[in-house]
Amino acid sequence: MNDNANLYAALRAAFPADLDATAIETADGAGAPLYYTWRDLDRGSAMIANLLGALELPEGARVAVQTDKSVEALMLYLGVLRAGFVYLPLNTAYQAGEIEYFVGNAEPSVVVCSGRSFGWVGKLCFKAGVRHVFTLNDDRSGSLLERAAMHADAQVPARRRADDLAAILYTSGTTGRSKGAMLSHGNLLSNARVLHEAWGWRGDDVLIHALPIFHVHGLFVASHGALLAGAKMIWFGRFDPRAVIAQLPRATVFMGVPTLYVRMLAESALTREACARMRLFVAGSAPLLAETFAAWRERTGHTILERYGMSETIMLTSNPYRPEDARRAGSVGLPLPGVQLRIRDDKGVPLRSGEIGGIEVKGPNVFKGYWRMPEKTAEEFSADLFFKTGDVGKVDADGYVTIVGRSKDLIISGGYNVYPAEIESLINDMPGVAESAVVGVPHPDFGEAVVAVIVPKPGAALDADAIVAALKASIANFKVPKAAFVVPELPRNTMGKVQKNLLRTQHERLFAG
Ligand code: MLC
Ligand code: AMP
Repeated sequence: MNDNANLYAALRAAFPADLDATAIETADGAGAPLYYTWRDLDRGSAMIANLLGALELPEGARVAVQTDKSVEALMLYLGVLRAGFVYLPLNTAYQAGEIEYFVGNAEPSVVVCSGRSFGWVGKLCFKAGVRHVFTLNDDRSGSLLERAAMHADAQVPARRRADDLAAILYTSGTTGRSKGAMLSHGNLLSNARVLHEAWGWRGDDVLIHALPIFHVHGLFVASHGALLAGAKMIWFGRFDPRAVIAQLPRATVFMGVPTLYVRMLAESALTREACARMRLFVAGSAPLLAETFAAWRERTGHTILERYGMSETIMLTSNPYRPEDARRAGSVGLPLPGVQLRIRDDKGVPLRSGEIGGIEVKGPNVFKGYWRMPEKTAEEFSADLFFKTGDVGKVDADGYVTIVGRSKDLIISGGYNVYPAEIESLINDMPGVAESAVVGVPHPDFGEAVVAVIVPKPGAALDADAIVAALKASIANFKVPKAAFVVPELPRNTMGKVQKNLLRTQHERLFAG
């Protein structure tokens, strides 16, 4: 089985010899912690893999999952890998319209949702022809585990090639509709191995895992990091700054989006003493402000290591692990080993160091393309097969990469991506709306906040609050504008294009202070 490129086989091979050691300890709420051993992870994921195997699913079947975070949800991910199917995680904030799109586009054979949402998720899934819908709750209940319990707790990982699909991650599209980034077992494993080396992972590390597990950061970077090191995780179902700080003295590694760091800095319990055992704080998914970087160093004595990546590529660059003082505020560091990174202008001309242009990348971590969107995939790759990230940046003479902006019209709020076109089209479809523009403005907690500017049709009276309320009822909460304005017209340039930069400037102090 040595030539089996199934990611689970590699993760399993990294489990410590003592399978009865604790792999994951939960740290949520008022209840006592739960302790999961490495054997528990192996057996639990085997039972789920065996259940999936018994369903006679077609080759390459997708298993779509929208559940609250739990250790069993991680076992489900591992079970899908083991069984050789394709894991498709979905943000728990998505509502019916969003889920309907993903199910229609990905055509999963299996959907797992929480018992709470089974009514509406089940209905739309069965209507779309999904054969199996299971439930999984964060208290170890639900039909998935009931059914899995009837299966054997040993399983040989399905034989997969490095190039075989392991996961599809939906990332919002510029035209409003999401695209599914197809990641292979080889993409995931090569990146996990590179990060293992780059960040000095060790078996005696203890990772505080406080991120959601439906995106690259929490699911791949954090979980794979710990699993591949045979290192223990302290597992939070949801991020709570005080509870996380209370666990820091027992931990060595923490990963978060910048909002998590900002929220922890607001707590007086965050001190040097609390961080005495920590060896690594990693930030990414959104720009880390230089002031957060400096405040963290001042308060804890630790320098945050910022890295850069995306759903299509997993991790691309990282500040150095050693020496700590080589980590630079405002830079996402150097390309990781195996990653080629270049900057080109919009005509494809390569730029010199220090010049600003589009960031393009190539490497074993770069995805296979967008699910059932060959034209879109072709558009995003250059003739020599570099992926155009849509991020704008520069590379210094010493190789450090700085992201200065985005060519894609994207807002990143608290580490979640929001594409203005999606929100604009929903607003534009509302009665009495002539047009709208959605922009991101600075926000002290979320980094950027979504703001909508709306123009009524002649004679129509619009209520901005009512529009926000209507959006709240239909889309994920993090996409809902934190402020909305009704205006007689949008600023346009001589070409008739909406000048979003003017709107951003006009509202840039909306959430200041
Ligand atoms: C929640 N809200 C948000 C939001 N999260 N609004 C904007 N942006 C967000 N990210 C809404 C809530 O629904 C609520 O609305 C209000 O804002 C306040 O919520 P909260 O209680 O403060 O939010 P909380 O539940 O604490 O969540 C905040 C958070 C969470 C920062 C912990 O957003 C989070 O876990 N973010 C991490 C995202 C992540 O993992 N990204 C990685 C992507 S991978 P209301 O109206 O209900 O009051 C990637 C690649 C890479 O990008 O490089 O890693
Ligand atoms: P996603 O599509 O959710 O995977 O988000 C990926 C995007 O997040 C990237 O294309 C960047 O725009 C952004 N991103 C990730 N890490 C960083 C970082 N450290 N600094 C700035 N932007 C980042």
